[in-house]
Parts: sequence; C-alpha cells; structure tokens
Amino acid sequence: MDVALLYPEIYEMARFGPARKEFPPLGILNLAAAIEEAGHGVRVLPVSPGREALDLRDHQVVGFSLSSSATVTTMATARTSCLIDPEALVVIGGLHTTLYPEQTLQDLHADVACLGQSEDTIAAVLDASATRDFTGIPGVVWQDRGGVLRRQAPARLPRSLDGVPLPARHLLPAQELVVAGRLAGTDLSMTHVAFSRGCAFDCAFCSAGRTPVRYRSGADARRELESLVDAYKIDGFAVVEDNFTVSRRNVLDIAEAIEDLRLAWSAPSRVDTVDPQVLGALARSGCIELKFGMESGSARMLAAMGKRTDPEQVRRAVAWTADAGIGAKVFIVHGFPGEDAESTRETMDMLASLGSAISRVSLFRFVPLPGSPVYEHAERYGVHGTHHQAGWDGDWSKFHIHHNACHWWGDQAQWRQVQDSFSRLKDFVEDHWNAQE
Ligand code: B12
Ligand code: SF4
Repeated sequence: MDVALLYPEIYEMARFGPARKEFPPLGILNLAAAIEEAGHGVRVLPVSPGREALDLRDHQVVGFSLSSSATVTTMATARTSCLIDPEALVVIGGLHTTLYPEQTLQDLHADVACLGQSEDTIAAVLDASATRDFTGIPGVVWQDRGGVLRRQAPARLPRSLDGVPLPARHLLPAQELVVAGRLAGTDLSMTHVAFSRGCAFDCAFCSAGRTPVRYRSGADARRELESLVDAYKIDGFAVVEDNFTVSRRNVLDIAEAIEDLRLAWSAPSRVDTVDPQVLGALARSGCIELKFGMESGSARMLAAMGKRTDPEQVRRAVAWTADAGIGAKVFIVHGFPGEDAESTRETMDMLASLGSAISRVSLFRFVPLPGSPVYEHAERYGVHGTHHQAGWDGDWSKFHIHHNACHWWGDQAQWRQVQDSFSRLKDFVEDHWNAQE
C-alpha cells in the first residue's frame, strides 16, 4: 500500500515567523519507519496555512497528524482541500486526536483514529483497511458499519524505546534535518533527536504529562548518533523531548555511552532533576546547554502552577550548571492565573540576581493548552475560553504559545496588570539576553 502522512509544518514564530522552520516531525518519522518496516510505501508531506491542497489520489491510505491543538484548523482545511481517492483509508493520530478522539474523528471525517504512540499498531490498522473492521487493535476509535462509535483502550507500552524504529529521516531532504546556528548560540552543524518521550510531572500549564515516560538506552542513543554522524556529518545535536533528565539512571547511561563521540549537545531539564554529579557526567559527554523550566521567580506562582519546585532550587540548579561549564537557558511562563506586578517583579529579581549564570532566556505567555490540568479543570483555575465551556468559538488556533495575548482569566484590572507586567518583563529580558535561539 502507498501511504501519505500529512503533518503541520511548524515555524519558529517567536522571532522568525514563516522565514524559519522549526525542527523535523520526529514522531511522524518514527511512524513512517514502522510503516516501511511493515512493507508499505510512505511519503511524509508538510501542510501549512495556504498550502493545504495536495493531490493524493494515488495513495490508498492518507494519515493526518494532529500534533497540537493549535494546528487542528490547518489540518482540517487540508482534509477538505486535498484530492483523496474516495476508497482510501483516512487515519488520524497525534496528541489532539489522543485527547479528543471521537470529536476529532468527526471533525476530520476520518475512518479511524489512533491513540498515542502508534508504531506498534499502525501495521494492523493498515491491514484492516479493506474490511474497515479494527476490532482487536489496541488504541483505536472508529465508527463501525452500523454507525456505532467503537473504542479500544491503548495497550500498556514498554518503558524502553529501543524497539521503536529510528526516525525515517531519509524521507525528508537533508536541509530540513541538518542546520547551523541552532545549537546553544553556536554555528555547529546540528540535528534534532529524541531520546525519551513523555514526562512524569504534571505542571498545571503543560500537557506533556499525558504522554507515558519512555527512554532509549545509552547503546540505542549511540547507535542513532553514529548513524547521524555517518549520514550527515553532524557536529552536534539538540535533544527535543519534554524533559530529558526525568530518569537519573537513563540519563547517566546515555551520557556515558555517547561520551567518546565528541558531539556538542543541548537538552531540556527541570531544576530539581540535576545535581553536580549528573551535571559533571553531562558536561563530559559534550552537553553545552541545559534548558530549565524555571517558569517564575515567585514561590507563590510556582506553587500555583503545580511546578513542585521553589526559587532556591532554581538558584542552585543554575549555579551548579554554570559551575559544570554548561550553559543554563531558562524558560519562563508569564501570566498563569494569579500572576501580578509583584510576582513579575520577583521573576525579574531572580533573573537579575542569577545574571550571567543564565546563558539565555525564553519567555512564553500563559495559554491554557488542551490536555493540561488548567484546561481540563478550567473552572477550578478561573480560566475561560476552552472548548468544554459555554461560548466556545471553535477557534483552536488560539492555543498557541507565541504572540498570544488572549484574556484567559481575571477581571479587566487584573488583565491590564498582566499585560503591563509582561511588557516590562519582555523589555527586561531583551535588554539583558538578546541572543535567543
Ligand atoms: C518536540 C515538540 C515540539 C516540536 C515539534 C517537532 C515536530 N515537528 O514534531 C516543536 C518545538 C516544533 C513544537 C511546536 C509546537 N508545540 Co510542541 N511539543 C513537542 C513535544 C515536546 C514532543 C512531541 C513529540 O515528538 N512527541 C513524541 C512523538 C513520538 O509523539 P508524536 O509526535 O505525538 O507522534 C506519535 C503519536 O502521536 C502518533 N501520531 C502522530 N501523528 C500521527 C498521525 C497518524 C496518522 C497516526 C496513525 C499516528 C500519529 O504516532 C507517533 C509515533 O508514536 C510535545 C510534548 C509531548 N509529550 O507530546 C510538545 C507538545 C506536543 N507541543 C505543544 C505545543 C503547544 C506546541 C505548539 C503549538 C507551540 C506553539 N508554537 O504555540 C507548536 C505547534 C506544534 C504542532 N506540531 O502543531 C503541546 C501541545 C498541547 C496541545 N494540546 O496542543 C505539547 C504537548 C507540549 C506541552 N507543553 O504541553 N513542539
Ligand atoms: S513543564 Fe516540564 S516538567 Fe512540567 S509537565 Fe511539562 S515537561 Fe514535565
């Protein structure tokens, strides 16, 4: 069978807009590798606003990836604009599908929805394309011939990712995979990798906790990096999952296994999952930057966000990281319910006191992301504007963390305070750390 997998093209909206693509769709490439292993042909095709209409009539299966809620509208437009053989099987997957499968199945006029990580189930779904009977396949939702919606729970996934095929990078042009100027402010030729999936935490603004935690072993991570050095001559890489340092044991295993490859790399982390020993091992293995979800300098806001960290842990982690010779980039989320001028001042004070120990700062505005605790329990947080609530306007595109200035909570006076304090924080960050990559 010939399969077309459509995914939303993502741009670096924070600074570059459509002039710069974000990084390749690794999950889709993992899925494509599993489809190839099952003996089918597969193409991965980007979709972006204004470029949704593709002629796919020579494919027997068309898959739509709804990897975030922000891109649902674009993918739904693609569904209606593409030319698709009426006999073709239309499959959907990705995080948004996993969160709201029944509704997404209807919105996308799809035959079957795959829930969660789908490398283990996609072959069986393709095999059932003639009968359209998906009975017995774990983690699928479909409408049977009698029009009844059927749902089968996902199987429990192994904790190890080693059995998951490596991303089928050969399906994309090399210039989409290997870039310069994107690794911790260096010009190194680099690519993106994912050594783990999911997160064990449940910060209120984040939906990453909905993905079960899985890790590659050190040996498997090394195998992937060696193949990347071989194929693309990379000098470095960025680890791009939710939270690379969740499991100390896995992180040390990977660090040790890749040490002699002499590659420079960066990864996301939490302030409470590093210590001097781990940081020493990461530095020896080539880590040049860790990206910490600092979020706020206010103990009150950290508690409100369910971050389970405190300002002292932020200070300690940043200092230890700088001592280990690793750059410490911090991410900040501004505007979570309860944010005010005082909490913003505490964030600026903390940034100022850490000063040059922080290599870079990325500032985001609070958005209730579908699937996150704040979205799914919006009333508890005083948040409005979700699709579960009255007055839903059907606009999924607003759940976007860049250039988002929606009034999500509080009265007009509180909103003005959030807006004013965000402007001050933004100016402060731009004055002190202007080189954001
Ligand atoms: C890496 C990443 C990115 C990368 C994406 C790189 C890429 N091109 O894939 C970048 C930085 C570009 C990015 C951008 C954004 N992201 Co992002 N991202 C992630 C992160 C950390 C990992 C995603 C991932 O690779 N997961 C692992 C792979 C294996 O899973 P997967 O991609 O979902 O694919 C698997 C399954 O879903 C399924 N599947 C997927 N598609 C399909 C299609 C079919 C047909 C089938 C059968 C199966 C299937 O099979 C795949 C293999 O198992 C997640 C966190 C998370 N836990 O998901 C956030 C996350 C998905 N991102 C999020 C957000 C908000 C965004 C942005 C909207 C941010 C913004 N600019 O405002 C954009 C838009 C992204 C988009 N695609 O629409 C939110 C989404 C929340 C939501 N409900 O919308 C998450 C959950 C993070 C969070 N903080 O909550 N992101
Ligand atoms: S913000 Fe970071 S630590 Fe918190 S749930 Fe999301 S990925 Fe995990």
